[in-house]
Amino acid sequence: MTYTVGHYLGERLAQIGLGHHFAVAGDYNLVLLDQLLEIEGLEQVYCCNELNCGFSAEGYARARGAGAAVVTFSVGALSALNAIGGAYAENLPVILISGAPNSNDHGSGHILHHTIGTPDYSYQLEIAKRLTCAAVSITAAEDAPVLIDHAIRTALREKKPAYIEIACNISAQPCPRPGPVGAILTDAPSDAATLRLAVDELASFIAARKKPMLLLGSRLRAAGCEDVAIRLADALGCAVATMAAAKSFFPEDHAGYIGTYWGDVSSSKAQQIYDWSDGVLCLAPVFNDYSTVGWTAWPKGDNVALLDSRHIAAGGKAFDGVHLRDVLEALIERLKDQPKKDATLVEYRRVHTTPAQPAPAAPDAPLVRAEMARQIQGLLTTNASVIAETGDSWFNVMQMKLPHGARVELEMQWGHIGWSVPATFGYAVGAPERRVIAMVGDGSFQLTAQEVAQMVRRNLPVIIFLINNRGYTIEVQIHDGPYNNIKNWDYAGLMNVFNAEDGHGKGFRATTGAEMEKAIAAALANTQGPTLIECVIDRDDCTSDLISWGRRVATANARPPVAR
Ligand code: DPX
Ligand code: MG
Repeated sequence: MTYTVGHYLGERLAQIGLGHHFAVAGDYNLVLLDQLLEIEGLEQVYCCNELNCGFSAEGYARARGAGAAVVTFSVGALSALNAIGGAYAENLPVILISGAPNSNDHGSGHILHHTIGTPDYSYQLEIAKRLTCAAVSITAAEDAPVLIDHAIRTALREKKPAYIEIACNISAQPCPRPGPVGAILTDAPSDAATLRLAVDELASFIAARKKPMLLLGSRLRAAGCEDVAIRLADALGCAVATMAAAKSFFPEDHAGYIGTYWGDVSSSKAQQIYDWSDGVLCLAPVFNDYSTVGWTAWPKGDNVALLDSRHIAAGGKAFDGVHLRDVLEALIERLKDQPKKDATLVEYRRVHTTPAQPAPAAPDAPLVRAEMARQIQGLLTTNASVIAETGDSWFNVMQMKLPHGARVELEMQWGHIGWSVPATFGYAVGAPERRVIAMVGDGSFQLTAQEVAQMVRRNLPVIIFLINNRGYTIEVQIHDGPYNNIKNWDYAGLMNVFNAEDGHGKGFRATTGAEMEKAIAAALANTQGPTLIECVIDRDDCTSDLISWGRRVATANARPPVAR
């Protein structure tokens, strides 16, 4: 059998640990898809459209460290690029692979279908360059190994998406076989001298403070530092808070964990401890308008040290080219024989009171948000992963208590409503051993609903809580108008449509606590397909955190232009 460009690409994807790639067929990628089908251990998984295909690969990357989506030129790729922007924002190495015009057509003056009707096809590559860390176009088989390796290596190092387009007549051309995967997995080491100075600076930052604490941000996973952050917390003995987008990136049953720090909408007493602390070590944070609650809670100044994946800023000094993992390992070593700096944790224990567990609602009372959240909390086992959509689902999940091992996935930087449905699909394909639970609002669901059909197709026992509050409630709280009302659907009824003649999906509508409980029991019994539980609640029944946060974000949005 001839070894081809497509084989090379597929083998590299398998080598970096992918067991699947997501695809939508089109004439520019059909031959490539044939080649990929021939790679052992790399399964092809189909999506309903390319936006969903990109988000499925993004969800898969959350479960497996990386993902890949294969689409056709322009009509497919331009939709997928939205999800690629999301992968960039969320620090996930998703490889977008697009079929492209025949190599003989490039520069020929020919006008081709699926293009904008001009003979220059470079626009897609140009757009991709802005949304990825590496974008390559393969129009000759000889160039394929170096270009493919460059794109994949850069994506894995940077934890950002990459783009590879392959001319449709090149994917089945002969190609050499790839060497060992180490060539694309190894990274440049930290600079030793900078590392020593950075750790010196951090050690003196800590030594000069009586009440330090740790604040963990959403880039912690991309930096590969979740485990070492636990050891740093142990070495310091101080209070540890997570930022909202980093929910579940630190074990919530850890003795030092004090909850979410999110300005005014923090977990109980976390803001008080943050304000009281005299030195906050921020690990891999992202400070944007959402995470700083409309710029009202933005950690900065002399008492803040910023530790990013390759950059440290503390004590008025900046250090580049050091891996966060190396910095933290060395810092832990320095702190080893020193007394614990546990003042923030001692103070937290002094002021903290354990909130009463919410009592179950009367079984036949109309379903309310609090009862819905209480029941979902009950499903959070150590192997649960909750994919929570933009909307009040963020605030609902933030209040949940996670047992050891439970994970939460959020898309707080990109915030594309509808992300959660395909991301849940991709995540469930990547992590079949986990109990995958989606929480998605009615408005969000309408963007990407059809991907539930792929969960049916692959018999994935995902549980989807669809929160039907008849509209864009988060937008209602920020700025209301008729545009926040949406057409109602028979969401539970959709499952019959998706099942058609061979599916095992189930759909339920819950208007009371008792109905929701019954639906959950049926969902847990359904091992052959997804279960969608439509939770019907009032339009204004949302968390108070959403209201407080929404007001602050709206104020930031409404700042008048500065006079010139
Ligand atoms: C919009 C948002 O129903 O959730 O809990 O009712 O708010 P809630 P829903 O899913 O509604 C979501 C809605 C319309 N955001 O409240 S958050 C603007 C928006 C976005 N992404 C895209 N388009 C519009 N975030 C792709
Ligand atoms: Mg809604």
